[in-house]
This record gives sequence, C-alpha cells and structure tokens, in this order.
Amino acid sequence: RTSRWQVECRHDIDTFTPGFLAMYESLKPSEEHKTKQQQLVDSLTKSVSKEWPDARLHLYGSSANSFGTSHSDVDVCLEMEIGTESTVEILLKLADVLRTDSFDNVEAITGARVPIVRMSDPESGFSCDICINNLLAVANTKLLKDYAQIDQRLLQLAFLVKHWAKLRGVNETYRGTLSSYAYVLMCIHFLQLREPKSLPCLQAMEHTYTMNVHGTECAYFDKVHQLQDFGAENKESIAELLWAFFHYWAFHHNYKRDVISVRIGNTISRKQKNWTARIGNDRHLMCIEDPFETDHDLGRGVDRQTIRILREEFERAATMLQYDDDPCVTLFEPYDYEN
Ligand code: 3AT
Ligand code: MG
Repeated sequence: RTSRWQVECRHDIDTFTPGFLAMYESLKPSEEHKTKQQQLVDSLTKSVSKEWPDARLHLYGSSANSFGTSHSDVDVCLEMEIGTESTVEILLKLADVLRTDSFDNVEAITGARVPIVRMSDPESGFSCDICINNLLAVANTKLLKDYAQIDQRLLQLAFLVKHWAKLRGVNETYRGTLSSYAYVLMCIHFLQLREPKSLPCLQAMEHTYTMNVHGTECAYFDKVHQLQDFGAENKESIAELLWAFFHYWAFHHNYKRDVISVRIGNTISRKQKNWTARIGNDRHLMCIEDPFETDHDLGRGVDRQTIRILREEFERAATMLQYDDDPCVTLFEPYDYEN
C-alpha cells in the first residue's frame, strides 16, 4: 500500500533527473583530488612515525566513507597506545611535530567534544583534522561506506542533500543545525523505508563484521557485494527520491513522537528510548540515533529556533521540487543571511 505522501509527486518530476545527475557528477571528487589526498596521508604518516613508530593512521569521515566532495576536509584518526600521557598532551606534542615538518596553520583544539589538531597541507591546501583513538568514528565511517556500495542512489541523494544543506546554511552544528554525518544517516533511514526498499538494515542481518570499541559493540553484515541487486525492485529516479526525501522530513516524519534509527531500519518512539525529558542540553527536538553509540542523539544541538528553521527549509525544498520550473537551480539558492 502506498501512502498519500508517496503518490502526490508531480508527473513531470523526471524531467529534472538529468540535471540532478549532472550536478552529482560535478560534486564528486576528481582523481587528482584523490591523489593529492593520498600524498597528504603519506607525508603525515612519515611525520607521525618519527615520534610514534607504532601509531596507525586511519582516514575517517567523508574522505573515507565515499560521501566526500571536492570541498570536504580530510579527517584522520591516529590509533596508538597511550601510557601515562593524556590525549591532550599527545595532541600538543603532535602539533609541535607538524609545525617542525612545515605544515601550515597548525592548531590544537583541545576543548572540543573530540579534541583535535587542525592544520592545512601546504602542497594541496587541504584542511585536515587529526584526532586520537576515536575508533567509533572509524567504525561508523566503514558502515556508511558499506551502505554506499549497495545502491548508487544513496550516494546521489546524499551528495545533493549535503550540497543543499551547505548552501542553505543548515549544516552547522555550532549553530544548532545538523552535521554531514546526520544528513547521511537521514538519507539511509529514508531509503530503508521506501517500498520496495532501496536499502536493507545491515545491523539487523547476520554479523559478519564485529569491532568492539571501549565496550561498544559495532557489528553488522558487511558482505555488501552480495547485496548489489537489493534495491533493483525499486525503480524511483533520483528526482523522485529527492522530492520524497524533503517531503518526508517536511510533512511525514513525526518529530514529537519518533526517533530515527538506522540500526533497526525504522523509527522507534522517544518514549521507548527514554528521550522524553530534557536532560542537560539534550532537548531531543529532532531525534537521530547514532547507529553504534545508541544513547547519542545526533540532533542534540537542535533547539527551538533551529528546529523551526530546519523544518521550514525541508518544506521550502519540497515545495520547490513540487512546483518550481527550475528546481535544479532554485533548490540550491544560497541562503541570504542579510535578509
Ligand atoms: P564533510 O564532507 O566534511 O562535510 P563528513 O562526512 O566528513 O562531511 P563531518 O565532518 O560532520 O562529516 O564528520 C566527520 C566524521 O566524524 C563523520 C563521522 O564518522 C564522525 N562524526 C561526526 N559527527 C559525529 C557524531 N556526532 N557522532 C559520532 N561520529 C560523528
Ligand atoms: Mg569532514
């Protein structure tokens, strides 16, 4: 049974598919970009191994989860045994090492939820964030990458959504909107709910991959090459999906009642998760469960004002896709902060 919101789409929506696909192609990082990124990783490895010969370097975030554009930064995690030193002491030492090796704008940001060293690479100009032993991020990077290999429409949808969010000013966690990571999870959740489904729920399948990170079990089915045809029954085009995505977040999702969960491939009630009362700064106005750290709400930074902004933006996008003559342009019009 198709519900009301699935059948309202304009009949000429598919005339926009070529435009959206061209846009997706233009956002994908070039081969040159990937080569430069690898060179940065190589020179970083060299610098780090002088001081910490046993450290392992992992790429995470969009440079490794396949959702990166040519504008994405490079996120690196160093895995190392820590003796009596604190993470902050190691980061300060790392900052010194990188300065000596002539990386630019090296800065230790130690007050953040995840402390990092930020710097830029003089060769490529890329900005790079380095954290220590944040292996949950390494695990969720692999999960996203594996989902991306099942149905190519996930990558297309997520690139367009991330691009839209950046231009519309709703991809800024420090301002109370959502991270890129949250948007990708929203896309996965949405595709898990299509009928027929475009994506499965990997964590609900046989666990062929397991990693234990400080007591948190990260486990799911990762033999995704076996799932190449999973989404074949679903024939929706990228234009239809993009419309339905914004329509879902504008009119269908029940913000007051539900938490989205990629882990179970559906929504769960806030009650069931005990995310009803405001605890500290967690207001739970838009609930997005982290697939592994299940008590972590990725919408925790959303407040009364930004939930309104987000929902207005979802509505605006759905309306443009429904009625506008040229949604490939109007959807991505940069938000004007002056007015
Ligand atoms: P950009 O292309 O850089 O915008 P990204 O995928 O690198 O997108 P972020 O910069 O938001 O995304 O985050 C980098 C990675 O850090 C992505 C994810 O593996 C991890 N991460 C980000 N936010 C959280 C979070 N709140 N909880 C757990 N992991 C997170
Ligand atoms: Mg990033």
